[in-house]
This record gives sequence, C-alpha cells and structure tokens, in this order.
Amino acid sequence: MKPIGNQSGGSFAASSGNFPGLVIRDKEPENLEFPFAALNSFVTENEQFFVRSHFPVPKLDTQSWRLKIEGLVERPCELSYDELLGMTTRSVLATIECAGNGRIFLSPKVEGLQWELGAVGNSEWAGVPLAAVLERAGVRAGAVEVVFEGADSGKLAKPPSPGNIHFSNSIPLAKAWSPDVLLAHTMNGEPLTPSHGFPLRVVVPGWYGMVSVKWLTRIVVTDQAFQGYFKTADYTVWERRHGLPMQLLPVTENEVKAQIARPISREVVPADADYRIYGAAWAGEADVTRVDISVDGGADWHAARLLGEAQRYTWRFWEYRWRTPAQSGRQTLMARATDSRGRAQPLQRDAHRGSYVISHVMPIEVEVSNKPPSGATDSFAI
Ligand SMILES: Nc1nc2c(c(=O)[nH]1)N[C@H]1C(S)=C(S)[C@@H](COP(=O)(O)O)O[C@H]1N2
Ligand SMILES: [Mo]
Repeated sequence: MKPIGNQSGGSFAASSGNFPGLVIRDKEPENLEFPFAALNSFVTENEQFFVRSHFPVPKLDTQSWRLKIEGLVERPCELSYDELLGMTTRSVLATIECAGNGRIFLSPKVEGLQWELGAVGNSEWAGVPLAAVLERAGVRAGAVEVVFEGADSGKLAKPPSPGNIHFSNSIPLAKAWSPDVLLAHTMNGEPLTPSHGFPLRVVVPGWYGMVSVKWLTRIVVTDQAFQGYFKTADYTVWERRHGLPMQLLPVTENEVKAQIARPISREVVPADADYRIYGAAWAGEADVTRVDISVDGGADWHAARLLGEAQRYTWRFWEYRWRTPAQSGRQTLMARATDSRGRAQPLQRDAHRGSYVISHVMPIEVEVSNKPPSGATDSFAI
C-alpha cells in the first residue's frame, strides 16, 4: 500500500487564533475542508465545519420560507419557520462525513472534489424530529421513502442532469421514523449559517452527508424508492456479488473508519522519544469498539486508547503513545478501527466503490530523526 501524502495546495479561508482556516477546495459553489491536522475539539465549531455544496447558496428569508410536506400523506401541509421553532426540539450530537472524504488519496485518480481528510465534522444539531412532522401529516399505507428537496438548484454536466434540478435525496421510511433524524434549525446552539443550510436542514445521523439535505423546502413521501440524480447518477457504489459488479447502489450508512490527525504525512518526529499518535474514529450507527495502530507498515498492531465515552453517531478520539525508534529512518503508520457490528476497515481499497465511501486503512509515512530539532542547543558544537 502506498502511503498517503500531504496534497494541500495551501489556500485557506479566513483564519483565527491557532486555527489556520478551512481549506478552499472550490470557491463557487463553496466547498471548504477542515484541516484535519488541527483536530483538537470533540465538537467542531461552526466556522470550522466543512462545507459541501453542489450549487450556489440560496438566499432564503424566514418570513417567506415554507416547508411543504406532501406525497403519500393524509394531510399535506406547509410549516413556517416560527411554527417549526414552536414545536418540541430535540438535540443530537452527530458526526457528518462526506462520502467523498479522502478522495485525493485514491490511485488511480478519480474525478470529484479532491478532499483530504477534512470533509468530516461533529456538531450538536437541534431541531424538530422528522418523525413529528410525518406524524402531523399522517403517512399513508404503502409509503416507503421520504424525499428531501433543497432550495438550491442548477444544471450539472457530468453526467447530464435533466435540466435545472434541485439538490434532493431520500431515506427509507424505517430510518425516517428514528427520533434522531432531525429537521435542524440549530447547530451548536446557533441558528444554521447560510453555508450549512439556513433556515432548515435535515440531519441523518449515521449516514453519509448527502442525505442531510440543506436549505430544505419540501418533503415528499413516496410509494417507491427515489431514483433521483443524487441517488443514481451520483453518490453510488457498485455492489459486487459472485465476483461481478452486480448493481449500482446508492451510498447510505457510514462505514467504520479511523483517521490519524497527528503526526501528519512526512512529519519529522524525534527518535527515541514518546510521541502521541492521535485521531478520531467513527462507525455510523454502530460504536467504535477498538482502534489498532501499526508503526511498522502493518506487520504488528497495538491497541490505541479510546478516549471519552462511546456516544452513538459521534466520532471517538483515540491516542497511542509511540516510543519512536532510536535510529533515523522512515516509518509507516496506520490506524484501523473495528466496530460493534464486527466490521473492520479494509486494508485495501475496493475498486467497486468508485469515487465514494473511502474507508480503507490509509498509511502515512513519517521521518524519524535523531538530529536535535532546529532551535535546540547543539551539544556537539565546539
Ligand atoms: N441542498 C443541499 N443539501 C446538501 C448538499 C447540497 O449540495 N445541497 N450537499 C450534501 C452533501 S454531499 C454533504 S456531505 C453535506 C455537507 O453538509 P455541510 O456543508 O453542512 O458540511 O450536505 C449535503 N446536503
Ligand atoms: Mo457529500
């Protein structure tokens, strides 16, 4: 396995304090990445949360904005922002990861935004459970899915979209009834920012980000699985059966995954020293039960220490105290997570996943050096 490198071509959005700012992957539409090496807070601040948008941010005001609920329901209805704010609020901590996170490390290269490790964040979302709104509208017999439509729209070239389309995606009704699926108006105690879906977005904990539809304006209950653009032309992976790529399936739940925040690729670490390798791991609807670390390219594995408490839908920080070798040289580090369903990260990339669901173990190479760090007193100087 080839170790991953640092690919950042250094352009950062506004920085503050020790935080270097989000990395700009695209300006219009706005696509911004969290510099994962800066990971130090369990809850990602709103300004540090990655942004993934397919179309320009729509300008919405809470006075004229409405949420429509229609399709296979007894009582199609419209809700205003104030009506939603007046309903019982629930809050859920949830890690959201874009299905394309880590794409830059795929070889051969694939098309799409070239995310490194930072198209992921963990926030406290608050809003109205989708289930409460579905109950109000009354779901009719025969319903199978809930489709979410955003106010943002545009034309896409690859593959061609059916003209101007709105961003939309869906979840099965079984997931939609979970009290943890939210129509969120609040992110870490603040109203959503325009980039994150103001005034209202869906948050589907445990699923890749594409179903957490921002700028939500319409919910449609359907009697068949939604086969829209972002379910069939995009956000798909091949399912392999009998050794055949049998069918193209929509991306759904998160896979289990660990990422190393520090050291970063090609970092120079001191020889014969204690070095804290740390990062985060997440597993969608399951719990991370262990993270194993290799410091020798996968020959030996050692259990990392899981920090804090397991909390459903959120990432878990972990650390491993590494006694670095006395000799200078290159070392290949790996982190591999296992979850409560017994899933472990694959060691190799499955080509059938195309440009999505990038959850295999990604080795990083560091340089162990027994030279004193620059700035330290050189005891051998005469
Ligand atoms: N309306 C709308 N919702 C959307 C998107 C979008 O482009 N338009 N992008 C989706 C994708 S692919 C991801 S990963 C998440 C990202 O949410 P964030 O920008 O708040 O991080 O939003 C999802 N919801
Ligand atoms: Mo995404």
